Amino acid sequence: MKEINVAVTGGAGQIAYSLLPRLISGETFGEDMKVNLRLIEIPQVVEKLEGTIMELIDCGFKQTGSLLATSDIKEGVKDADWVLLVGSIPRGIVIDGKKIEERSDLLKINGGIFTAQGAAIGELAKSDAKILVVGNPANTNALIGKNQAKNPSQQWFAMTALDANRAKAQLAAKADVEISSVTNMAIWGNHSPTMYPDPYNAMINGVSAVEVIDDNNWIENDYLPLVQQRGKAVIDARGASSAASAANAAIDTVKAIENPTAEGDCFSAAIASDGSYGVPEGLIFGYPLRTLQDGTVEIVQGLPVNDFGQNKIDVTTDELLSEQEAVQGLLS
Ligand code: NAX
Repeated sequence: MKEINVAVTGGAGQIAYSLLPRLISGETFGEDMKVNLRLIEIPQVVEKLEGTIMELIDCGFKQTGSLLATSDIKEGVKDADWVLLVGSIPRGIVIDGKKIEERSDLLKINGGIFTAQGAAIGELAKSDAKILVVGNPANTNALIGKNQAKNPSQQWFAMTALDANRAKAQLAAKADVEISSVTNMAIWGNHSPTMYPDPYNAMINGVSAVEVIDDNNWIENDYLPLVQQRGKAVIDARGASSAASAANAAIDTVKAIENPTAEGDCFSAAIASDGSYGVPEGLIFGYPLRTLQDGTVEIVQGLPVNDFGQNKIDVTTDELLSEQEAVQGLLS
């Protein structure tokens, strides 16, 4: 069997618990790929990973390679082909007696984590490593990590696939079709409530979702908040944030990047803007993407954006620019 090295931070968290078995089961990287997994946690938690590793062994997948638990990011990401940055400090945690509630504080605290992780990845992961940031604020964490990695041949992504899956589910339910009928789902901008889950370019059986649904009031006033606030709705109902669906979206993203995109479709993730669609260069921005036969990932060009969509894209761009401003000191 061929082998791949995969590093995952936040290995003892709830997303990881759903994610890890699927990384080593053959489902994500193929039946003929052995997966060497490196689980990275903060020192206070790293011992728990021994239990996780026991369970992974007990799954009995033939694709399972070596399993390592570490609190040393350098050891974890050395020679990694894939790095999934899932771990981050959640809102509401108390640090030095202060409850962290403000997004700007969260940005700075997590920014500090992603500077060290980015530098280690740039220095030690493979030169063609792919990095997917899941930990929030995902886009700006990826911006910090990529800047610190200073390794342009590595590719950084932030996860918006959960938003895309949520958006597809809402459109499919409204149109009363199978979810597989919904394609071309673009999530523009930030993985935050300002994201724009584009219903105009989304297709239902090859026809614009807006035309099929034929209810502009629902599209503009109900659908967007449903998707944008879905994460909060899950927290309210479950008492914990999305985990199984987030893990599933991470697997979807890895597979979408590893395999050519079906003709006429796209997938969603945030990558560094090259100026496409007027977005300032360098921002980690959610775009519709395609993976080509040779493995290159490109931004889908030439999609029509109407005034409604442009207005939403401007709002999410402004939010990302203000996040960038808040962490400016961590970018050089
Ligand atoms: P948990 O709190 O269950 O787990 C996070 C784990 O990360 C903890 O075990 C913690 O010890 C670890 N960790 C913290 N700092 C670390 C560091 N420096 N190195 C290694 N590990 C570290 O959170 P979970 O529910 O698993 O969510 C993880 C992250 O995903 C959160 O930031 C969450 O906001 C984010 N999400 C992102 C989504 C997306 O679509 N991009 C959706 C789901 C989720 O909300």
